[in-house]
Amino acid sequence: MSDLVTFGEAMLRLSPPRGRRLSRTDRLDVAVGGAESNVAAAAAALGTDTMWLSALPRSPLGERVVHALRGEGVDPEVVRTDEGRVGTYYFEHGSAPRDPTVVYDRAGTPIRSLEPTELPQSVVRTAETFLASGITPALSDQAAETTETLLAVAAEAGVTTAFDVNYRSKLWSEREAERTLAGLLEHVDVLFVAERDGRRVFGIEGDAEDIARQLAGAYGFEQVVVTRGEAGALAVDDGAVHEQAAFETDTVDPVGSGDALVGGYLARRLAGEDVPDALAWGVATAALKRTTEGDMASVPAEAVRSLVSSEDGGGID
Ligand code: KDG
Repeated sequence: MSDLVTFGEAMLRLSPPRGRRLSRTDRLDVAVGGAESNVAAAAAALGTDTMWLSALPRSPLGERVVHALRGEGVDPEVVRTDEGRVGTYYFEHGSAPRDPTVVYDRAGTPIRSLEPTELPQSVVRTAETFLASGITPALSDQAAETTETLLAVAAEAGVTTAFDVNYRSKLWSEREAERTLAGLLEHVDVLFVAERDGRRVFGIEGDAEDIARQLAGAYGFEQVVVTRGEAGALAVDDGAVHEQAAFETDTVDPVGSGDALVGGYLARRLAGEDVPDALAWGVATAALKRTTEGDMASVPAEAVRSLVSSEDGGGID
């Protein structure tokens, strides 16, 4: 039994050295990334007992992904298939760190055809928290169905269900996302949504608090956490609003910082801390993730604690 169970696809991330274009490079560095496995890694680094559920082909590349997760302290529970391939994504650092180029090459991956009965649902039922994200249902109708079934299984068993909207415009349209997510969100207790996704996917005008309140009202979430990038994050918890300003850090690689926020937040909630504490830890974990290369945040608890308690609210000496 793991305290946190996440479900989703991880891919190999292939990137040219900094300053080189994908179209010109003769070298690619290999790393592993995937929103839900990034969340698992961030939470595991903060001491949470964490499992990642997924499907991968039985191949050396599949093993590469599994080893990466184990190395982050996550327990990978992976359905091995004879068919299909490991997804990849190509990542070119932009000239500005916030403007990277992402090229997905993830057709034919086994999670697309994975049925809920192929997964060990008992690990979902016995978790404290189960997390999925809007990337998985964007991959195929079957992946959307499996995600919804797992959320429903968790909710029926009294497990706290968490969901990160994680809209990816390269995978589906805003309208498709809104339609598909509406069914899934009925099973969700805690929602994470980027402020920009609140506007473009759910069509909500207004600020972060409006987004949180309207979504909480529409779906009955216990908490909604709206992530605001450089403006930090805001949570509405049972009607009460909590805000956390961002901690200032240098950005080396922004990919995965939203997942780090989710991992930090869930780790603290699972440790019994309140929403303002979890929000501060989530935002600080995201800030420290940005200072390191790669999608996964291996940010130790000591570093997060020290940033959260730094008097100036975040500068790193
Ligand atoms: O949030 C970061 C993820 O987007 C990245 O790790 C890759 O899972 C990924 C995706 O589908 O974009």
